[in-house]
Amino acid sequence: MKLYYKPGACSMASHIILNELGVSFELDKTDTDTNTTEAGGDFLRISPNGYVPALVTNDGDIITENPAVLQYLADQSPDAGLAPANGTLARTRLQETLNFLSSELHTSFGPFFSGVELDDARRKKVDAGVQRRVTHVERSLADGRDFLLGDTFTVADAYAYVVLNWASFVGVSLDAYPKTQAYVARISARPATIKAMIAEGLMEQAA
Ligand SMILES: N[C@@H](CCC(=O)N[C@@H](CS)C(=O)NCC(=O)O)C(=O)O
Repeated sequence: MKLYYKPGACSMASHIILNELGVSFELDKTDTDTNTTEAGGDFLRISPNGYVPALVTNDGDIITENPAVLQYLADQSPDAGLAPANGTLARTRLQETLNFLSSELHTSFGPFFSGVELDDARRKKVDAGVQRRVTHVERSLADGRDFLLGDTFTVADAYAYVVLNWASFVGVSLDAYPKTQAYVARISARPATIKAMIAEGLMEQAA
């Protein structure tokens, strides 16, 4: 398999999951401004929408959109337990969560990465929009569970981790969300996460 990624972008969720699964894969770093890849490819021929992640399967099929890529990866190794079985209510809960992450939490950060300077009023509004979605994450963790769907790490946690990590990058405080902060710390300590962070150049290899 081959994952087209951008350092620290949402594609890192799939990168973490590939590491969790321990399968062999290649990475190709993508520049979504020029639509070129490190290996010399024309990214628009891979993903006409021009955004990561894009996953090329072992059969040469191309899958895009985080919820689809993440569920495809989990379904390749069902024994790893990174997604509940298809057709169960638990799987519907995973899909509900992935849709929330994609269309609500992820999207709420969009204006910070639009390349357009935010004035104070706009910034306040965007910040409040992010906080509203993080409140939902905090509520989901309120019963003391370790992960979004319960006591088991799933693909949704990799995605939530990557997006929540953007908060400190763009200067949105998570201080009001202690369970969410502890959740982010828990996922950041997983070997698969550390490996992805190092491979994407976001963390130094420990000496
Ligand atoms: N709907 C897409 C959104 C993916 C997305 O927003 N990717 C961002 C990185 S997090 C990207 O590649 N942006 C570059 C661009 O839009 O030019 C998905 O869920 O996969």
